Amino acid sequence: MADIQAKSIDLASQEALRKAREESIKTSWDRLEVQKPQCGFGQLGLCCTVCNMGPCRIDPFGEGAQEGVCGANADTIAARNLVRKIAVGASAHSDHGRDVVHTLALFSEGHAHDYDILDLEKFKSLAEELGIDTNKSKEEIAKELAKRFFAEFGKQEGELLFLKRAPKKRQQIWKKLGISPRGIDREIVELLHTTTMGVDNDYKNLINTGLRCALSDGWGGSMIATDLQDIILGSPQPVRGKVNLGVLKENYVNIVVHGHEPILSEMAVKASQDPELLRLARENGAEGINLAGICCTANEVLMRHGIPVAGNFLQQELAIITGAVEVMMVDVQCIMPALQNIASCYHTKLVTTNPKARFPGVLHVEFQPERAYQVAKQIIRLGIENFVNRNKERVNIPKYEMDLVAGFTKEVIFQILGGRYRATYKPLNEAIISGRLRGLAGIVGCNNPKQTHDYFHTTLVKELIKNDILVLQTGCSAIACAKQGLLIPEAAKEYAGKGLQEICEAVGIPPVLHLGSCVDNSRILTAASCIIQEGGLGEDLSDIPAAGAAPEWMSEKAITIGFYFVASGVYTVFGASPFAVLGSKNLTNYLTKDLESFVGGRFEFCDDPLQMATLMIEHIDRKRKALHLRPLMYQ
Ligand code: BF8
Repeated sequence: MADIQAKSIDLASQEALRKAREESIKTSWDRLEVQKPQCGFGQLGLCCTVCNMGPCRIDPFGEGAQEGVCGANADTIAARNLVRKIAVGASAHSDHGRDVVHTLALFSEGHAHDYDILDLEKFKSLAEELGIDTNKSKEEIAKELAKRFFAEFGKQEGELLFLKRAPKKRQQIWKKLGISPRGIDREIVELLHTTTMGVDNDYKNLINTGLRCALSDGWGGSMIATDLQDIILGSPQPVRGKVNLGVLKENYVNIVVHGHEPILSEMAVKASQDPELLRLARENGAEGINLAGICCTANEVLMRHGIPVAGNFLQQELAIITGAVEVMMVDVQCIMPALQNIASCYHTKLVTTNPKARFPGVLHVEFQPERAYQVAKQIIRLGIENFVNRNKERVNIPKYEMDLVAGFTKEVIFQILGGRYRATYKPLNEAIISGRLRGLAGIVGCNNPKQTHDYFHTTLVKELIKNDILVLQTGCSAIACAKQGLLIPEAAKEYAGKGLQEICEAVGIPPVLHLGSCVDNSRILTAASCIIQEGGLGEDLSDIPAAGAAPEWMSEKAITIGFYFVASGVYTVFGASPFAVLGSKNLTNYLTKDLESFVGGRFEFCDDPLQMATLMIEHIDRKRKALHLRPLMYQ
């Protein structure tokens, strides 16, 4: 069983993997073995399928072909392959954002009765930020907001509205480089255009177009999604919750929400507490309804309601393998095609809900914001009715769960550090200036079966907090660290350096702050802007002693996030056989060296979590030195 320990450090996942083996169920780890050895050209970014004269490939040893049929060399091919991924990632986050705007628009017209404006304060302040008259009904304000945000997608000229949230100096850098995004859709389309055969052959120019597109996600689509979700569904507040497969309950109807768009999962939360459905569950022999989440939709309902998280990306199959899931309802993104097969080996009903994401032969109950609650009830009812089909002998829920605290946002950080009536980032800035805190790190992203599940996230984060670096997390990375007990205030005493410990104890926070789902990486951007605005840590985002990392990434969305971090001035380290760019020395140098001189941030590729931590700490120390900050208090 040593090989199972090499697959995941998470004991619950190990137990579920043993069950999978006993029951001859194949998971992503098994499918990876079958794929090995994976294509070497693909790994280096040197395979081109852009046109039908190919596929072409470049010989990385310099002996065979050095150009494709059209004449494209390694630099062009690798850069085109890479930036296409930026476009895809930006489209995923931004299309999610568009759907939230759509819900707001429906609400303003009186067609989405199940929703309301739940954070009136943020609603009004957003309207004021955009110069909208707030002496109107909330429907009228919502209508105007929706109109402005819809326009962000189709805008042809000018700049995205939220760029103004960045420090002045950062805005000037973007302007000077010509990478201030105009409209979200425009940037995605233009980037794709430049990568088609015979358009942009300059790898540097391709990357610059990619940076602009990525910014349209971070400061555009994702930021719109985050802000409007807070407004419609309520802004998160610190909340306790539980995490890992052990949150599934033996005698309950287990409904798992998986995907990304909380507009739907929010309704599932409400429906799971519906008296009529609870009665029906009891009539069917269950003690109640237990809702749990996987991936980012889990983070959304955790942040707002403390709904338990069953696991991160690589645990989606394992949740079904417990034999205890009646329904897994999915929407968009990060949903493995394999779920259909796995579900068919158990009684689990897989239910798709989004017209953009269907599986052949899988039950589709289409979600529409106009009848949101009704749809959520319909799906939960399916789960209740399916409870009788559960084979009790095949149920094995690993008894592992961990407490966590989530619900940190830019606004919450203001409040917890400064107090509700004197909300400020000052104490945070002063902690960094005085050397009690060394700096900040944003650790985000996915899992990848090519790496030991959760090991890279948790090893890196433990090392950073040990070195007095406050860690901000989102996505599956936050779930990984939560499972290891890093997201509870008590973790400070056990793992954090003395300076970070003092801060955590003074304000009662964990050393690792959970900021939400992957679109909520936009919260990191706005929090960083608040730090600059507070003063004392430079004039630009790139001045802050901070770094980012995606240690176990797999999704194109992670690449887009990496690019908008870098384009915002952040030093960003990627693990997991990075980006498939190493086949082009020029491109690799451009990303890991040259970019910093004009954009302020750059990439680093590293496959060892302790080495990653060292690189990030060194960068943070360089930034401290440049700002002439005081020596560290305790290191
Ligand atoms: O958007 S961290 S595996 S769930 S891509 Fe997907 Fe990666 Fe998880 Fe959320 Ni983000």
